Amino acid sequence: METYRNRYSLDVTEDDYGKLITVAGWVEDIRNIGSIAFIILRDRKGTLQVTALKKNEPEIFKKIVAISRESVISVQGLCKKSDKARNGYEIIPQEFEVLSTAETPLPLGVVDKVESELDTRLDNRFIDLRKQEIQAIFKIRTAIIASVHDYLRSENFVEVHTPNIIATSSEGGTDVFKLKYFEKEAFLAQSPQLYKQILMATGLDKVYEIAWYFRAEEHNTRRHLNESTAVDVEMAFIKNEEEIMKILENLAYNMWKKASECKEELEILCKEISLPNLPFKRVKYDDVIKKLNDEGSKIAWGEDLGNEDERLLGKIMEDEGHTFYFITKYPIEIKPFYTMPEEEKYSRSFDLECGGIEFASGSQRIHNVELLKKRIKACDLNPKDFESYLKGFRYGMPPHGGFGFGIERFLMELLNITNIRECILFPRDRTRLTP
Ligand code: AMO
Repeated sequence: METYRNRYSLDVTEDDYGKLITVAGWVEDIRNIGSIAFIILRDRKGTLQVTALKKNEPEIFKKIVAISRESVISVQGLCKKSDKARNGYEIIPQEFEVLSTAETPLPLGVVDKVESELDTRLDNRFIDLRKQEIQAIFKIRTAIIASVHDYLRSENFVEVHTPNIIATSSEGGTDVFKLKYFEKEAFLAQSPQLYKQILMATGLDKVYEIAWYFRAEEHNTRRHLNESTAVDVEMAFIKNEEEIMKILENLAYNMWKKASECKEELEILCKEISLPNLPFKRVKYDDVIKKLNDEGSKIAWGEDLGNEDERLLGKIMEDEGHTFYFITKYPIEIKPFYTMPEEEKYSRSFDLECGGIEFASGSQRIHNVELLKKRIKACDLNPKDFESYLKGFRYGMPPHGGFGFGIERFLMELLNITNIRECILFPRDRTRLTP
């Protein structure tokens, strides 16, 4: 055989009929009915049938019936039109090579009818990912990230990559992974927050990053990961947070639209995606509290929304005809130190929610260094720990703001996936560190 593969299953056309072609992939199934053996071979695009007749090719037949499911093989053979076979053709093998033999039994089935536990699937993620419907999630993920680059670049944002090993916790909280950095103590970045803000002092007025968030949150929920990804955006010379919200809603719309164009994958997942209307509804935090209290929630002014309240609000907003909505003007006390206050007790902040799940949050930031130090102290943090960040504010820092947009949270909502672990290849949660 000159090559292991010159055709994918679904790329074979009538022009290939009667010709020798080479295909390769995983053995999804084998059937031996005595005189004939069938292999269902799976590749990246789909499946095809290999048909071996015992009397014509006894040696190949012997090898084929001995092979285990999920082994990797390459087959060269005649591509023959066949109305009975899937795709309308079959391969009659002339050469056959086993590239890798799969051990038995398999730790996880690929086409089995029985549903496996999520943990078993994640323990064997490389096999789980052989399933078309799991691959479809990640193909859609690729498409929506492509639309992030397309949209933000069309708006003149510059893509950046900021450090993940940092000296100060980026969100000010305690949920931070510590590590030894030679003689010093360091942290894994909870987000690119501090660096994307420092970049606003450089003249790169609009930046974005496809970022990793590392968060040592103890809770093990269906919507939290300890390592997740996000689209982080920061832009300078803004007058208020509304300018940022416009970018965010257009971004979310473009991502949603791009996903709706992934017809093949959506068909595999049996999902339909309808486009939301722009602009998204804006609801002030005060009104949110009132709406929730009216529906029986005990939430008090000044508290952050818990899961239950978020879910209830999702329902209320859905009834009012809004799948996507912004919650704006949060109390300053429940927002991070870098958030711009407004009047006495509010802030220029927002969260973007969809169906009861928050998938982005952002704000205008404080750009005055004295006010920033005051807020750092008010949040029980020490300005000394933020010296290199604060330095970026001392020599000319324009007004600015931005947001962080959780990619896995967005995928969950987009595809109606109940557990966030399904939306990242190799999830890290409170108990999972492998694979
Ligand atoms: P925040 O902490 O709200 O804001 O995070 C922004 C978005 O990131 C996602 N996210 C997570 N997804 C999964 N698991 C987690 N543990 C997790 N934590 C966060 C959510 C969330 O809405 N620096 C600010 C953003 C900014 O103001 O620019 C920040 O990190 O979708």
